[in-house]
Amino acid sequence: NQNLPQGLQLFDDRPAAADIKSEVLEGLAKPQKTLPAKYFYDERGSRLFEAITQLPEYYLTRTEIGLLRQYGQDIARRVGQGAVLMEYGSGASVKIRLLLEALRPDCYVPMDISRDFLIASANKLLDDYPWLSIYAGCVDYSQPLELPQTLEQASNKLGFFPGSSMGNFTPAEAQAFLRRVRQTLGDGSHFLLGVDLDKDSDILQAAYQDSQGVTAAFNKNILRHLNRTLRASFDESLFDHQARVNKSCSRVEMHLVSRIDQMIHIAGTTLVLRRGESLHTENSYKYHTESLNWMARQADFNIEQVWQDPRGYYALVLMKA
Ligand code: AVI
Repeated sequence: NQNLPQGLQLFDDRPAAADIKSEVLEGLAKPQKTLPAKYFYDERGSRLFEAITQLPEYYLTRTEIGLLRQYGQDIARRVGQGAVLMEYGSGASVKIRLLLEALRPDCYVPMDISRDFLIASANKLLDDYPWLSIYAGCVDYSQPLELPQTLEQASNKLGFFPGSSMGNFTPAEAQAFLRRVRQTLGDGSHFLLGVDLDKDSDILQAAYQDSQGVTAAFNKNILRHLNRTLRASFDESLFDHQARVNKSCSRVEMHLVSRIDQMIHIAGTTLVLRRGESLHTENSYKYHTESLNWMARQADFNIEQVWQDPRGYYALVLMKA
């Protein structure tokens, strides 16, 4: 905890560095070739994602912020005083500010894999909320967590996982994640989850294949990232971005479709792609109230309240442990 400003403490679970080479090669060896979606997010990718959240077609972020504005006080009333607010994922956004203002928690625990990002965003929050105490966790929240004792013992925790981020997990991963969250939070705590709801295919299609091509640039950015980190030879102009609504799986898939027959060098091997063949880069699952109910129960949560926008596009789900 060297050189941290007053009000900020840090715990570091020392998340293991990913073995990017084997992860990528494993996905490329499958009949439907895949790339791990987490490699969208280098610096440029994170900026492009920010731009996506502002797009007219990408209703998710805007709708969630609207729900937090509208129901923040209601959430705070249900959770009560003296809460420890634990956010799974980054915490620099307007969303956490809305929740901090409504809830005024005893402690805010942002959890993220990037230590530098955690410290930078915690510093900004402390500037704006001098009353706040932050205990930041450098962790990979897709893995089991080890909390410091003071946090572990806190009886009134509120877990927060916004942004439809759970939608990028497979159903099995989502289920396992919920179980771990339940264990971390302990009896009597709450969990606030932001999920995108299943809806008309055209709306989903447009949200993931926008008219300005920002999502296309975001999708293709994974190729640039791999060119840099794995000395790959992808030429992004030889790929088309495609969003596919897969109704039977309740998900939107993102693909990069090869425009020609081509050979790519990557991490010392050669990859052959046929014209029209795709690299499947991301799944974004869309939920139904029934599936949410079922998943919550499997993880030993009870759904206390579901808030939706008037169009029924998006939901904030408050679960009680
Ligand atoms: C981060 N995640 C919730 C976004 C989503 O909607 O699945 C990522 C994204 N992919 C394309 N557009 C946005």
